[in-house]
Formats: sequence, structure tokens, C-alpha cells
Amino acid sequence: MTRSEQLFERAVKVLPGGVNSPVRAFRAVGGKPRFIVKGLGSHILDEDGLEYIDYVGSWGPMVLGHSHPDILKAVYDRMVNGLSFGAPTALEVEMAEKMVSMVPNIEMVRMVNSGTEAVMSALRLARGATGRDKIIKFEGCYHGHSDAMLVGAGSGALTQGEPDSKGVTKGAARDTLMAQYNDLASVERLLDANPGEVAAVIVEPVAANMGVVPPKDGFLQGLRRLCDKHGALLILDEVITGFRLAAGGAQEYFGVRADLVTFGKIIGGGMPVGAYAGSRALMEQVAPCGPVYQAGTLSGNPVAMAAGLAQLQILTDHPEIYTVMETSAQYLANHLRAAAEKHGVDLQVNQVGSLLCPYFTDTPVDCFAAAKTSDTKKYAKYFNEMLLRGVYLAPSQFEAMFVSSAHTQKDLQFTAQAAEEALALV
Ligand code: KE4
Repeated sequence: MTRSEQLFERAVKVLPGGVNSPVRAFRAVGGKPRFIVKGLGSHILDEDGLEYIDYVGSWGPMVLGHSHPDILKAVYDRMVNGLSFGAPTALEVEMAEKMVSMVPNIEMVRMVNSGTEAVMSALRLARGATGRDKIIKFEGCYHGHSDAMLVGAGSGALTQGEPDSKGVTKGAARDTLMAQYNDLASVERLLDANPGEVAAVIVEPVAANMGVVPPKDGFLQGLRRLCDKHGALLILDEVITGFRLAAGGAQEYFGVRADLVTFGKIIGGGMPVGAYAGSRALMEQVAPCGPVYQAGTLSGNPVAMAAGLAQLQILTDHPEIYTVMETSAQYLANHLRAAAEKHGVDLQVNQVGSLLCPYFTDTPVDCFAAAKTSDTKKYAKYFNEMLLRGVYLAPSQFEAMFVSSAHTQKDLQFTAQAAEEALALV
């Protein structure tokens, strides 16, 4: 048995599925997860000494690659003076000021400890600020595991959502309505059917939890228009796109204005962090200065702030990183398309900025229904052939490839070659 297999055998005895987050268990692709012991730049090393080019990057946080020296130094310098106080620190102020300086349309920020917590809090704020109960989300978009977001399309599609997980009550799901991504009419129908009741529309500006599905031209601007018309808030869930698509995230990249924005991943530099942000008028409705309660023992943790701030500072000082990452992702997308063409494999490759996703289907993927036409068995075969060749991809068809600034030309060429071989076998 390999060391990873031995560890997994122990893990399943004490951790549900042997993991602390379901997607890591490799259930969508078969086989057993690799236990990682080290990350450096664009590479990770597993417990059996096998090295991989990493396109998961902790699901987005490692936009500069692993173990960036400036981030490690910032963490070290902070931690030697104490890890957590539950009292204000200067770093929290610097982090909030930094985010406000980088992201359009936000005046205030509240730090939390995960993307889930950021979304849960932003939804409560939207409901508190508007006095309305209902939320519109999109089928196939993921916003963390808070009850109101674990909802599937209800039978009465224009009325109530149905729980999408055991343990989520009908009451918790009732006020969540489901629309279709890239389909403005589906949003308008819900708004018209629930006049004056929708507090907010929440959307991933790039749907990166159904693979990678970019917004059609005008989709996000259309949501802005519909929200304004119906008095609902527009929440952009930028847990993935924030500080990744551009320094100002999707608001800058697509030129759309959100009322509230949620963040995670990159702002933690690899440490557990989330945040939600918006105008002063909205954010000052949050406790202790307003009636919307939200709190957290480790919110704004100084070590996590040090890591996140160091990462944001590097992104500010080196804006060319965004062009480099987009060019790298385009290189991979082009080589995947060429290899699929060569081997007669039905493959659609979506790419936006440093995010990309190959779908094993002949249907262009511009919505959730199209994404679901992908042959997930072929993806699993592709995943395992790439893993065998030292390329670590998302262990699920419906996740993104995350390119970092640390991926070198050598990494990209190696990956293209591996894909050429793997696609010949699917
Ligand atoms: P966390 O609670 O996992 O920090 O963030 C939840 C979340 C919210 N919004 C968006 C757009 C997200 O993508 C996520 C979490 N992303 C997944 C990967 N697609 C996390 C991976 C996992 O669940 O292990």
C-alpha cells in the first residue's frame, strides 16, 4: 500500500469519507485521494514522494503558487507576536482599507472565516436591509453550504425552493428561488411572480462550480437592471473571481456594479478567510452599529490577515500577473482543443481569465443544462491519466482549473503533452 492509501484507510475511520470537504475524496473520479505533504510554486508533493503540477491551488487561494516567500515571511513575522486576540488589530484595518482600494463600489468590509460564512452573512444583510425574505440563486451555482443555499429547484418553479441536502428544512429552503444561469427571462419570471418579495439575486459572475461558464454578453448587466427595477439587491459571489479575474474582480472585469460582494480564498493567502463588502449605507446595518447580527471568534485573525494582505499587495504591485495568468490559461485551452481535435474527442473548453474547464461533450457549454451533457466517465478517465502523468486537476468535472502566476512555460508544455496523451485514451 502507498502511504496515501495507508493514511486514507485511517482517515475514513475518523473523518466522514476520510476528508474534511467532500470533493477531496475523489468519489467523482474513482481511486483514492493523494495526501499532500508540501507545496512550492506551481507544484505539490504527496506522501509517496510523487510530484504534480497543481491546477487546484487549494480551489483558488494559491493564485501566486504555494509557499510564496513574501507570504510566508508575513505569516512568520506576525505569528511570533501571538496568533489571535479577539481584539482589534491594525492588520484588520489595513486589510479592509486594501480591499476598499482595490474593489469598485465598496466602502466597508466585514471579515469572516469562509466563503460560506460570507454568503450567509450577506444574505442576512440583504434581507435585513430590504425587509424582504426571498432570494434568487441560479441552478448549478454554488455559494457555500449555508441552509438557504443548499436548495434545488422546487416543483413549483415559480414558488418555493426544495431542500438540496438532508437536514435542510423546507422552511429554510422556502424563500430561495431558482433561476437558470445566462437566462434573464427566468429571473424576470421569478421577480414578476414574487412582486416586492425578493431581497436579492445572488450570482457567481463566472459560474465556476459547474466547471467554468462565463456570463453571456449583457447577462450581468441585465441582472443589474432587473434588480434596480424590482428593488432587489445584486450580490456578486466573488469567492472565486475576486482578485483573480482582475485586481477589482468581476466588477472591474465585466464592468458591472454589485450592491454586495462576497469574498474568500485569495484574500486569505491560504489561511481561512472570507469577507462581505458593500456601501456604507448597507454595511453600517451590521452589528454593532446596525440591527443585522453577525459575529465570529476568529474573524479578522491577525495571522490570516497577514497572509491575505501580503498576497493582495503582490497582486497590486504586479498587475502584469493578470495578463500572464490569462495567457497561460489560453495556451492550455488552445492545446486541449487541438489535442481533442487530433484524437476525435468531443471536447468543449471554456476559459475566462486564469480559469478554464474542459467538458467532454459536443454541446457548447453556456448554461447548467449544457454542462450536464458532459460525459463524466470520460472526465474521470482523463483525470486519472493526467494524475498518472504528474498533473493534478480538480477531481470533478464540475470544477475549474486554476492557473497561477507560478505556472511556468515548462509546466504548460508538460501539461499540454500529458493532455495530448491522456485524450488519446479517453
Ligand atoms: P468556502 O466556505 O468553501 O470557503 O466557500 C464557499 C464558496 C462560496 N462561493 C463560491 C463561488 C465558491 O466556489 C465556494 C467554494 N468553492 C469550492 C470549490 N468550487 C470549495 C471546495 C470545497 O468545497 O472543498
